[in-house]
Amino acid sequence: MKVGRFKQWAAGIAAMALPVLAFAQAADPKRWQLNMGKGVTAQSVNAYEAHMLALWICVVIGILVFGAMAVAMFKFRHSKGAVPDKDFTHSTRLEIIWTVVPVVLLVAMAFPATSKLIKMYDTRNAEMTVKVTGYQWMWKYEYLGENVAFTSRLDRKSDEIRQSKAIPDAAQNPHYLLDVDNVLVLPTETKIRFVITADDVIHAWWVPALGWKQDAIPGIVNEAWTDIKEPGIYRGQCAELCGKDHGFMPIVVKAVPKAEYQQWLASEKAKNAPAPAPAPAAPAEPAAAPAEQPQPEGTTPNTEAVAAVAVAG
Ligand SMILES: [Cu+2]
Repeated sequence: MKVGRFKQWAAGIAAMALPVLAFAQAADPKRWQLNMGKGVTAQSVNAYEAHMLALWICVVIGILVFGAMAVAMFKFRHSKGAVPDKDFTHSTRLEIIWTVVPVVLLVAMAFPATSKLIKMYDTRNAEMTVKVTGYQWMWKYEYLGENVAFTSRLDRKSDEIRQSKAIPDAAQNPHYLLDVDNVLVLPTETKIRFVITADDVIHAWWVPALGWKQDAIPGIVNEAWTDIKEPGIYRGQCAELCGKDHGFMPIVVKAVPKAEYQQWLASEKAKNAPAPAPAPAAPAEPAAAPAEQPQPEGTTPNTEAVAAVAVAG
């Protein structure tokens, strides 16, 4: 019995300690992950650091408050002969302390958080821009100025499993509902600006490893930026309930080194380039020009202009 009670306590304490022990994890969220991920961009690391600062401040406050309660309850209990102080009204010194300390803590957290937030919204000096448009239920990506654009929707495999109503096997399909047909290829070590909008209802573009999510709203263009440090595949999802297939419009970002990105971009451009014009045929014999007809005075002899209008029409 006593061993059982001890095990219960140990399990309880371990469960409480887990959020503190769970340090930054891999780029993409994992099953049963408790702490937020550190991500792969400067912004995501900023967000992680602001979060950890707040978390540790909360941990210290929690230990102090619950520790004081525990001391009060165990040391000054009735069975030990403690007598309540019925004349106690207030202590000016204590009131000053518990007003000033939280204010100092809030300011200490607000300063780094605000400066990081301002950086997050500074999309200046971006080296390239990708326009993201949300649709029910897929994403469209346009590499502005590059003549490269495509849509990205749930991959066929996930869709088949979904339609079959079979229970998906996580081991066999680790990226069930998190794969797409066309991934968004981006260069690493590049400041990339996103302009994000939607064509029907509100969606939200969210890749946790990049450290932010941004609403995609019809008629409004929102901005965001990223600078991915590590090559890799980062997955995300629509983060705004947008209709019946909201859960089936994942996002896959493939970050590759700059040179590889340039190769990919060139191959995409080649796909989109208009078919080369056929080789010019041998010039045909010019038709015999009709004999000049004398034009009556005042009429328009400009047959070229008439022909041009006819072609244009
Ligand atoms: Cu959506």
